[in-house]
Amino acid sequence: MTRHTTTPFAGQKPGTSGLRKKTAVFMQPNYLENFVQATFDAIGGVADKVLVLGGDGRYFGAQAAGIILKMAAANGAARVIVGQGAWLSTPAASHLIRIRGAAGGIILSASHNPGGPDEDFGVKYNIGNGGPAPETVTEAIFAATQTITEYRKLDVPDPDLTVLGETVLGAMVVEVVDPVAAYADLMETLFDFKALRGLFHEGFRVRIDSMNAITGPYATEIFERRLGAAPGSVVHATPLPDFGGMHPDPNPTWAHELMAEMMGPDAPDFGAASDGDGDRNMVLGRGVYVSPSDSLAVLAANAHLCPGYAAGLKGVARSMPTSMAVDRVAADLGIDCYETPTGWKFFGNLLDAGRVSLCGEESFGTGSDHVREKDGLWAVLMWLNIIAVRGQGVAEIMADHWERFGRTYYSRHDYEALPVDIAELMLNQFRAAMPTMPGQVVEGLTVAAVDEFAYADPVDGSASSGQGLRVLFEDGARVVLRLSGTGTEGATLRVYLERYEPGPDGLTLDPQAALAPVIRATEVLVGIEGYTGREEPDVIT
Ligand code: VG1
Ligand code: CO
Repeated sequence: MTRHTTTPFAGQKPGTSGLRKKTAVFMQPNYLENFVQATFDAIGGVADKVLVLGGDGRYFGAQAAGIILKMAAANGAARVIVGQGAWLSTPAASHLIRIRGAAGGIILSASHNPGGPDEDFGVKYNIGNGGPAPETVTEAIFAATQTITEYRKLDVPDPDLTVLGETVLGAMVVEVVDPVAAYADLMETLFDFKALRGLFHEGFRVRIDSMNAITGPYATEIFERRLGAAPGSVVHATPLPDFGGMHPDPNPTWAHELMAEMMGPDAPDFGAASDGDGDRNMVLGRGVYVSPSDSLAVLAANAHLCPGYAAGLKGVARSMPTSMAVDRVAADLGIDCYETPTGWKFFGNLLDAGRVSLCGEESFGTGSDHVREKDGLWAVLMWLNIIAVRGQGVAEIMADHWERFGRTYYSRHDYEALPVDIAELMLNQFRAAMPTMPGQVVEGLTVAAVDEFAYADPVDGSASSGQGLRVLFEDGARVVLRLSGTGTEGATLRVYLERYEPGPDGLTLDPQAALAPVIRATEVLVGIEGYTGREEPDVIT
């Protein structure tokens, strides 16, 4: 029997990046099946289609892949291309969808959220351009989850995903591919691997922390095998189902081992960390932390030094809460800079239309038109290519960048696992008070404007509202407030803070000190401590 009766589950609404829940929620009978069948139904079925499937190696991923393959076969799919062991990084999955002309793909990951039986799991559908499904599609998927009555799944043993090559499952071909090869080949077309080999040959030292997640095999192949970095340059290089207990979120808090190494006496020349599914990156120099917003600006300003971008950039895009550092680079280059809501799905149309070549988010995500996802190792290679051409280290490149463009001090403060009703009450009260704020002087800063960000996609006109509350101050400082759409426990408040310093003085302050007046003004305007009882954020990036 391939038809199975089911009833809807509440709350199968994809967030910023797919559906994320506690693993145990996903492992309930029919839960994954319902969401996958709803996805298939929402995209007009998968009959005769080619799909890509893979994930970040977390607990339940291989088992989920077996279920999805049997469902794809029962739904009439022609072929599913799946990474060996059900492994694919998010950017590698995006690339495979594109080069194989697949109708779409399913990525099994909760990205930067921890993994394991007591942690998080996730499922995300990507469309034929290789990018995350846009809101029209995720809304159709959610609608389908609410009315589902049956799903289709073959009652056969799970296919073997450990052996490369083709097998059949019912009438469908299961093609198990090397998860790394095509992606590594793509990187060779974008960057000067000869120059990078030269850099490592001269003794350049890196530490790439894969956080026991999916980038391990990719980073080992690219940096140690193809580029000749010293063996052991990639650490935590084996993907583990629970990430060895690590929280694979590449920021100073969670990648603290790497931070300590890079700030220590024997720091290598360059350090980087990746997240669970490989689309995020944190970049560090010896004794230097690069804020993601600055990283985007530096990559934009120097992209022409890399072979894949030698012709220059068509335009750039950043998510709204990302700092305006890249806007100044775009103005200097005379190219357009777009401002989108949070989440990579909003970049897809701009990339497809050829309006932008480079995109980024403050949450350690940078990427380009080579795929339709953000791409952590791509960003690392781009940094290294720039370092090789300029013959300068990270600290010198940053100092030079700030001298030229001024410095946008930036920080994000996260308050995690807040009671949902309290977080909503706080933001509703703030929203209600917004009209009274312009003109107020708070902690020495004058409020110039307050609004709630809405976006009209310039390519297809689709509208997205309620994308973040923002306060602009007269000196150009800014604060943005929004609730996370990727968490699985309560509400996470994100407070994004920035202030511009044109220089030449004041370019080397500690960001928290530079932002102190903005932080104080935010507390006065929002009252975070009063509502939540929290004296300080859980995570500062
Ligand atoms: C977060 C980040 C956002 C990112 C998203 C997915 O979303 O803020 O910039 O695109 O995660 O990244 P939210 O809604 O929690 O703020 V990933 O690497 O988790 O796919
Ligand atoms: Co990710």
